[in-house]
Amino acid sequence: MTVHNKEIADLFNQLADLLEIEGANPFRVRAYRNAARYIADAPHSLAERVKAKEDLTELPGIGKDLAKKIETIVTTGHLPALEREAKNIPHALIDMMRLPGLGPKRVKKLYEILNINNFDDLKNAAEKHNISQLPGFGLKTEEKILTELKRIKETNKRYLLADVEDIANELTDYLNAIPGVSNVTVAGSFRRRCETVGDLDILVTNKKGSEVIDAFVKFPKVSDIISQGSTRSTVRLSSGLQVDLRVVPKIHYGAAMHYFTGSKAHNIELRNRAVKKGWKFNEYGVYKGDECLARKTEHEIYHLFKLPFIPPELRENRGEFEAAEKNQLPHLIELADIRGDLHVHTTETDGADTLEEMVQAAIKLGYEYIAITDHTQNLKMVRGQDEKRLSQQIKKIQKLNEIVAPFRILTSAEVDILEDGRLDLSDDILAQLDITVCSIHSHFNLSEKDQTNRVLKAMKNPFFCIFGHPTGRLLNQREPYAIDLETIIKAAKKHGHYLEINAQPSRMDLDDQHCRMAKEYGVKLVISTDSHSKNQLRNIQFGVSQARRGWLEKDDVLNTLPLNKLLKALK
Ligand code: DGT
Ligand code: CA
Ligand code: CA
Ligand code: ZN
Repeated sequence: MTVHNKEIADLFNQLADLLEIEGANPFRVRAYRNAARYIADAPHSLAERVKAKEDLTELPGIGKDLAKKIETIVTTGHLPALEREAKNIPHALIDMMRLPGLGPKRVKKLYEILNINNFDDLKNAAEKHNISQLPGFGLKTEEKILTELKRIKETNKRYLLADVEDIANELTDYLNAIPGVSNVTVAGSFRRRCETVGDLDILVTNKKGSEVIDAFVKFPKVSDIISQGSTRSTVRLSSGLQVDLRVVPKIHYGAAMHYFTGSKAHNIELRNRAVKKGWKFNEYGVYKGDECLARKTEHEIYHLFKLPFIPPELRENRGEFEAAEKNQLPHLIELADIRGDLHVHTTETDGADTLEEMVQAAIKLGYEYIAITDHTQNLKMVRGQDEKRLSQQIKKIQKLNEIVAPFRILTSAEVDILEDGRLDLSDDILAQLDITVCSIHSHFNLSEKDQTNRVLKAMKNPFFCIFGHPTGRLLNQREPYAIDLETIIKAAKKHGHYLEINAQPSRMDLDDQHCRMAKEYGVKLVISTDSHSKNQLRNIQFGVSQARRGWLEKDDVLNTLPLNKLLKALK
């Protein structure tokens, strides 16, 4: 067992919290807090020092009592003083204490008088105005508690990758403009291109950390400074998004980047491998005793473990180590591999831009083709009219194709899969289309069996081509409908159909794991934007990220094919 500095610091901070609630001597509380701050930021491992039997009291702010406690933590993993205190005080009081307007004394009162020891009780009491009746509390405090509880609930939510992309770039530019700063990297789940992120983790190198931190907390969109140390800081932006910044020396950059890119599961696996070799591996480097074996670049670190560089999107400990050992990591698809978009809407239905505008935008992106997939079910027309409109669009596209050649507009539609599994267009008109995207837009509540059968039936239609947004989920808004995707994937294989990766940021549907499942069954995917305006065509990058997280290579994705091969594949 290696006890990290941060763990020691956490224990001291918790102890300080409890002592504060108990009303202990403020000097004692402050001593624990100062020690925690020093330990968390210390560049060397206290555990190592204890093992080397060094005298800890030589460190700033560490007296005899603290030195003894650190030794206990390092050797046993426990802090008995904390456990003694914790017996008397519910843990949630510590979180409550952090709410603005409440402090240790008030939290203690709420606990003793109203027996409040969790956020739910706190909310109830505030709503019932039980709190304002206590001496020393008022209506204002109650109001504040309620807004804070609401904010906490909101900030616990995860942010869509696309929604933090701009602010991440803005912060990167801002930090890069600070004199002496270099190597600004947004690490964490953002670098792994997860569909949602909890917070941003930014790394920079600079000789003097405090100068960067001072500038960082002055970033105009910062609404709260949560912590501000000499080499690290956490802030909350006005959007509610939290940002962690760490300043690391250049020589440790690779190790820090690896550590803070994660995922935690990936880190733990690599650390276990280090431990087996008798090495130590943390955010400062890989060490054999005092000798540093690797720290400067991630390549150097993987190389030390005899592994090729593992792309961030694969770092989830889902088999990437085994694949890397056998030199069988996928050659991941890239944005430049995409040759066209096969799911876009126009003003004909609910899009904001015309057919011509969408085509021009696609040409500008360097694409070879685009499929115009206006909805069938959105038209609110009776069936005959729907098909008449589509016939007219087909004629229009044929004419336009002569002008835009060699670019090619594919005739298509987003065909609704009806509740009984029929497609929403007659075979006559389906036969005239180059390609179809078939998807579910109603009756989300069917049982898994019925929903699966509905799609299986639709897939038997020879004009079925791509299964659009296969689970129907909307991130943060709507759960996926119940459907047996493995059965669907097998059927797609059997009939030669494709599954969509819908790159609309709130859909990102399929998810990474199911992309991988499709690949394993030999089913190809299509990365589409489902654009409702020309600007949204750029969302294709998020679909490519998702594909990469799903281990997909260029050949696993239909719309990497050049036009002639695509047309052949569609026959
Ligand atoms: P998020 O923010 O929830 O979207 O996900 P991450 O992966 O960005 O997680 P975060 O921000 O908590 O931490 C950033 C990275 O730091 C994480 O990916 C791996 C590393 N890390 C954090 N906590 C631990 C830990 O306890 N052990 C190890 N080995 N690594 C950790
Ligand atoms: Ca993060
Ligand atoms: Ca973080
Ligand atoms: Zn749709």
